[in-house]
Amino acid sequence: VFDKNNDNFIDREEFTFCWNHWIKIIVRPISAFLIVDVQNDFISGTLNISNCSAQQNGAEVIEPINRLLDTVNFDAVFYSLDWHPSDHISFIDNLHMRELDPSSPLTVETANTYDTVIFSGPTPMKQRLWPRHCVQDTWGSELHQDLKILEKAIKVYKGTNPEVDSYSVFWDNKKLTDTTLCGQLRLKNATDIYICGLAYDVCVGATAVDALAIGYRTILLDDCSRGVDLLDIEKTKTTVIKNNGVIVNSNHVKAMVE
Ligand code: VGL
Ligand code: ZN
Repeated sequence: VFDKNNDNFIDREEFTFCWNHWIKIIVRPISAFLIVDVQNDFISGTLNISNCSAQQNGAEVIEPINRLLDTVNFDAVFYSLDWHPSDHISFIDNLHMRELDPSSPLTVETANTYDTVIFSGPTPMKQRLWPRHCVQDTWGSELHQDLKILEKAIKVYKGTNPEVDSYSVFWDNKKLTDTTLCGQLRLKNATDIYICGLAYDVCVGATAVDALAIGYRTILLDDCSRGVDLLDIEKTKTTVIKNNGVIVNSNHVKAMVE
């Protein structure tokens, strides 16, 4: 039950009973809506996904997402933001700042945007190179102005460590540190997580895979997501379904939440 006196506390509504030697607990589902990286740079800025191979229009996610925010009473709403420092490891123009591993197939001279290199370190690290994007406190990292922002929502910032990229909204790519999302979902006793946004085959996909690994009932919203590469979008869908996730269009969500 939602406690009006404390925004952060939701008492778990549950029903316990015995069946043979087993104790069974039925809980009321608690829903979280996670809107991933609907930021200017991915829509019309430096990492405009319409310039990528799938040639999708990121702005198309805004209308169905706003409709969900208006019509569905989620228990919690989160907006994630890709939030990089200027010297971030994923920016191709920062490639000269760090050392590549001898096993890297590409060098500073031969690597192009969207290629993957291997940085040196105790454990050599694969990294895809992106155009400079979503730099902290710039126009490119702002949420799109047409996206509806709910008062009660929580913003989650990721990719803030210059040395490691972060596709999932739960953890960075090396799983060194978690974001505030992990704790907030636990605090709210969330059981179900509805995920959508940009980019389908990068941050949305990685977030869904982590949500499933933690054990959340995970629902990917197909019509509220746009991606970089068609083949990778298909791979994302296959992986989510293989891990017992669900992929639906947003018109089904209201009936699932209420
Ligand atoms: C993303 C590429 C680089 C995303 C973030 O939000 O999907 N993609 N950084
Ligand atoms: Zn990024």
